[in-house]
Amino acid sequence: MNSIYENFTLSTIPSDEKCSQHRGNSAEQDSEREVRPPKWTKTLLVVFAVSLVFALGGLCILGILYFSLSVKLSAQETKSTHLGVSKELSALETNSKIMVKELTDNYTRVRETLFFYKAFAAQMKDWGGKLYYFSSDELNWSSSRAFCVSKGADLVTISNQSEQLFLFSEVKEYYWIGLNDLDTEGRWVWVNNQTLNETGVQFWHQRVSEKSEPDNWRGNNANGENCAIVKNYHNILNNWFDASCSSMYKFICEKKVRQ
Ligand SMILES: [Ca+2]
Ligand SMILES: [Ca+2]
Repeated sequence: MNSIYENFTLSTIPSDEKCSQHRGNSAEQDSEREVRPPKWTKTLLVVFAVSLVFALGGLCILGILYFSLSVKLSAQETKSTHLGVSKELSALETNSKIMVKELTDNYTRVRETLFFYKAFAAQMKDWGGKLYYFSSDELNWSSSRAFCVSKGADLVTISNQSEQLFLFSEVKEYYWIGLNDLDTEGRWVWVNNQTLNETGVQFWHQRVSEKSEPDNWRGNNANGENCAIVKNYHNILNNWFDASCSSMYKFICEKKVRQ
């Protein structure tokens, strides 16, 4: 019986319905085909996803490298700037020290000069950028020098013929000058440590029939004569004498006003 009904059912269904049913089934199958993505699409998506991950990772790494490089460059710039500033500060400090020393030296010189002026205004001569004090008291050579030094000066150094002529015009008696051979007999040195060869001039008294100066005469002192004096002698370029350093004479102090 069932087979009869089944046959009947099949036979009662119009052929168009059969076709439409057949088309309906086919459409469902097509719909299933459209809903399900093909296998290669999944693969493509996976590849795309992996690529995206790698790309993001690469971007992160590039970002980190860029940040690291920026920090490094910034540190180098800061270090470079710091070195530049340090050098400038060091140069400024050096210049400041030089300026302070120059100012201090100038102040000391002005102060000593003023002191010298006040002390010896009545007995002082100004010549060639120097001040000369002609003492009225008599002292031995060492005490004479100590007096000059205590006033910011020293015994006179005659370093050229013009200075010799100026002094000759001023001296009326015997005066100590800053020349001696105390350290080595016969090696005459000025108080500023210049030798006669270095100044290039010397005006020792010359004798025709007797020994010329310096003669290191020992008549008054067994140690001889180791300090020099200038005399108001008839020959203005021939008037230096060596004498016993313990003898008492007037003296000439010299003070540089300009450097
Ligand atoms: Ca001598
Ligand atoms: Ca002599």
